[in-house]
Amino acid sequence: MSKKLCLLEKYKEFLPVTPHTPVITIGEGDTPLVRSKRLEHELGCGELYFKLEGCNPTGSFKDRGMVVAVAKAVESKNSSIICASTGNTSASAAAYGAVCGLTVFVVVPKGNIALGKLAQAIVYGARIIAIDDNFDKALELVRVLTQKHSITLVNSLNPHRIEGQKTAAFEIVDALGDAPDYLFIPVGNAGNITAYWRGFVHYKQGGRAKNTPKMMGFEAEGAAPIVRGKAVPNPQTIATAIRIGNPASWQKAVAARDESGGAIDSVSDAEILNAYRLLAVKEGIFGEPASAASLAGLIKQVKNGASFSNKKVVCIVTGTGLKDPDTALKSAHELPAIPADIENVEKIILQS
Ligand code: AN7
Repeated sequence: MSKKLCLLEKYKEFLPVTPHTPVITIGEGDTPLVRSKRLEHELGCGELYFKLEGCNPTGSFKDRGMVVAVAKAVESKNSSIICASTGNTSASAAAYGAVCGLTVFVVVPKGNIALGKLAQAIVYGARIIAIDDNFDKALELVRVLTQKHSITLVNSLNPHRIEGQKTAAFEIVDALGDAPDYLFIPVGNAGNITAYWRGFVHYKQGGRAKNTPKMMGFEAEGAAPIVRGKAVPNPQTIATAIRIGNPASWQKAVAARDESGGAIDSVSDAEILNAYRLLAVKEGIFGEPASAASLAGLIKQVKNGASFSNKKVVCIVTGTGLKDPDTALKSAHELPAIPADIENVEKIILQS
């Protein structure tokens, strides 16, 4: 039986991998692309798919880029890494740093990181630095610190992160036989939309795809600098993962939008929460709030009159909903316990 190749092996011709790059893996990539069961019909799409990036080992797409960035840091004999994060990058850096025995520093905005993500950084053994400010300030700090000290920056300013993340585009083409017509994706620091676009372009250049998709990026309305055309000093959204006011890959995201003939728009917190709920109750997919921005964007487009009939559409579900139990439970009613007998339980079943 042939051994299943890990991400660094499978796509090495497209990655900055040399004979000296350590082949590390904790099972990243190769995530499911599932066909919609109900929303495809309700939204009038020709074909609708969800790419489940929450199935990565730390529960988000960040693992694809982190495995490359950390492997390259080890190859360069660096022993410590640092990132600013709204949560998922820190969880991923902490995990890959741990498996390589590195010292990991994560700088996070205090009070604005989902509980599960903080739990991950703690358990993986990262040094957590919580600041009394937002992600943009955290990123500014780590940029300066990594110029002063020999610590590797593993935010998506590190080009190896983008290189690794583009493998998700390869997987979509490998699964569908060509690029889809449209790719819907949440936008925060704008690294992922940049990475997907690069992946689709590289696959086309390499003869593995005939087409590239229109890139449809969605920011949260209260954190939408690209849509507004200016930095947002105090970004606000329930989707804390994309609570970012001055994205590092701003210009690259604009280029991806324009070169692909796509769009970057925003969705409100209410639209995000609606899509978050629909993903779960209609499709059985529990994504975190930020990752529902892609479906929220598709719903908004359809409401505004766009038609996707005869089109292949992919929505990226960037992270798992299990990371953010607070948001999940906010909409729940208090659950009173009842006496444990057949009559009481039966009464509830018969009432439903
Ligand atoms: C679930 O972890 O920025 O546009 O520090 O966690 O590439 O930033 C997370 C971003 C979408 C946005 N969905 O991607 C971080 C961080 C989820 C995310 C995004 C993030 P980018």
